[in-house]
Amino acid sequence: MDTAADRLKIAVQKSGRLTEQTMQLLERCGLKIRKSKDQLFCYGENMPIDLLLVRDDDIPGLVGEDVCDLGIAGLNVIEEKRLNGTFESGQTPFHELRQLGFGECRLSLAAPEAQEWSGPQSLEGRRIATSYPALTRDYLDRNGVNADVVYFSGAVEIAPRLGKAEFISDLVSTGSTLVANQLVELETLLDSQVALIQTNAPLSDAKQEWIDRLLQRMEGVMQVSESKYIMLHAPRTAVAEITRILPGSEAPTILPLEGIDDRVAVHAVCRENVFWETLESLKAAGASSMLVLPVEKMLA
Ligand code: PRT
Ligand code: ZN
Repeated sequence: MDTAADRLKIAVQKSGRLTEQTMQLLERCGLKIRKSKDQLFCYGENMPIDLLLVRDDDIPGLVGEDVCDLGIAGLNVIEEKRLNGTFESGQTPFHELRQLGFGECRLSLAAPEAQEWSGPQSLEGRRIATSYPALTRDYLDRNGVNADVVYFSGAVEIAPRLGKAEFISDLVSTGSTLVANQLVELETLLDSQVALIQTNAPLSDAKQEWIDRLLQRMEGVMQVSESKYIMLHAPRTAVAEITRILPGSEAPTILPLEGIDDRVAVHAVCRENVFWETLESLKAAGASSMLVLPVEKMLA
């Protein structure tokens, strides 16, 4: 298969916070790409996969309207589009395949320090500035509160100072933007990270097979990003204790050491990062000659 119609099309952010990690993830899944002259398109050289480079807000729509088969975007953008319900069929025409573990942030309600707050009912009759009106209205509906949602396309955090709203609902990651604007975070409306979505339209078997392969590779990439291979020497009697200390390891391999009877070599894959503190605990338990190596690929 390699006619244009048979190539998987993935909508990704053209230039922004998600771009670098999205491209890195796809590269680590083995995709080699060539950019088109107009920089709107990336052609997959070694897999039948092409990337459409767009604004993140357009990604769920492009997948929903079947222009692209897959899309990679933040749940904030995906859920906003889903709740908006602007699709012709009245149903969400895409579904989430998996969350990708980067681009973490939260949509939070915030207000100036002096604003009275004793729970969602404090919003009754007030104005909330946001770039996410559908998610914000959904929160109000779920809490049975009536409030005005004022749309801001950016710089939401200055709305209270402009006298345009008493509250805001905006994305927060470190919280420093809120602090800089003397705003207090009150409640989380949505926990977000980047997710992979697929159109609900039926795809050819060949395309579906590539999606399955891509997903399996993403699984592997995500597992290894935190995983480490650790090798150490330990007293035979301390193997149980050492296995217990190793973070997220399953059945380690125990090997004899030539000419030494009371010590063995322990090799294990740890599914979590191995910090200095862990090595110090292992040493205290009798381990020596410790080596921690990155894992490049993993396939279950
Ligand atoms: O041009 P395009 O439309 O594609 O990009 P964009 O400018 O709309 O989006 P971009 O690149 O800024 O963000 C893309 C996605 O990154 C968002 O949709 C989220 O899924 C995710 N993300 C993760 C964030 C943040 N963290 C984040 N902190 N998006 C925005 N912010 C902003 C937030 O709006 C606020 O202004 O950063 C500020 C708060 O950050 P802290 O660290 O001060 O709390
Ligand atoms: Zn955007």
